[in-house]
Amino acid sequence: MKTQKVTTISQFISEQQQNFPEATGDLSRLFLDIILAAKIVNRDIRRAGLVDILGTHGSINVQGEEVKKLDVIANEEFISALSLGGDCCAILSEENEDIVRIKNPHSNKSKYIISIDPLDGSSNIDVNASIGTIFSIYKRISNVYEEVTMDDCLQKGENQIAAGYIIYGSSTMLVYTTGNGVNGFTLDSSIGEFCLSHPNIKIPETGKIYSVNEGNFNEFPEGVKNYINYCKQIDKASKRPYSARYIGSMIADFHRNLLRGGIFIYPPTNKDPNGKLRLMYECNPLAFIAEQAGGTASTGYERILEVLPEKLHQRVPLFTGSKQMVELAVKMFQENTIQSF
Ligand code: P6P
Repeated sequence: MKTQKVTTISQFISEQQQNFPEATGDLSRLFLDIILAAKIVNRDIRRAGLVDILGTHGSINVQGEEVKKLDVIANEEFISALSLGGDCCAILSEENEDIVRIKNPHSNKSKYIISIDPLDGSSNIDVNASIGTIFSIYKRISNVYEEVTMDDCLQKGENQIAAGYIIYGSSTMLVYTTGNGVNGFTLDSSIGEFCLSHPNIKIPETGKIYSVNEGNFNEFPEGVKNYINYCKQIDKASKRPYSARYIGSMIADFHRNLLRGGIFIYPPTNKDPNGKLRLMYECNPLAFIAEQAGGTASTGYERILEVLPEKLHQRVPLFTGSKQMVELAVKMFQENTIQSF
């Protein structure tokens, strides 16, 4: 029987590293730290219903939202794996108000900074819907051994060395880019390895899915309302009406649209003129992946990757997905909106 070649993520990373003779192996080791934490978080999520780790942790995070126990656990597990691995010098996490500076001799000489949302979509934990981890990797600007600065953490998305996400869904997948395309790996629990399952992911130029929380429709700018109404019009030539798909967990919506084509929108609203999503650990990493897969990502005013960050937990509006869909949505948005931020 012909055995199919299985490429584990470790083999893939090692093969990729061969293309860079000057590589020291630090980035590869950092990826292995992330992968270890992802396997641990996956284990905890898969048994969440059996062990008392569901439900509200009781504390309130820096976003002013109730923190679920798994949020706290996931954050602790990623920080622990990254700290013990010693391959990054600081972490910017959704769950921590300030920069987490890693204090160990090995980390002080590391050149990498991680920006992470340890468990996005946490409101879906208790109802067994897909959730995810989102991360970015940057090179520090300051010199190694020096104290990590705010400027090290507040870099434009176009400075990302790598970005990725783990989606804990019907299967657990890790999707990432280092700027040379996007590849997806599915966790084979029988061997405890992420295996290459989606090589060289490309998002279709257009699609038939739009993802937005229409419950906020009356809060949206006119241009966004016009685009949503465009998606609903009957027009066979352009395969409209499109299908509305919105699960309330961005990773799940983003991943589906990445594979099938579609657009995800979290627009400005009257209540939140900068939208809800965080630039540094939600929008930037997904924008890098979207662009590397042939798609696009915009705030509605500018390319996400060109936004100059001012605050660690800064929010920006997000239009991302299939290039043609995002370009039309942004055009309609701009035709009816005066920049409010
Ligand atoms: P709303 C989850 O809290 C999240 O950050 C994203 O994963 C998700 O797309 C969005 O918020 C949902 O927000 O306002 O539509 O419930």
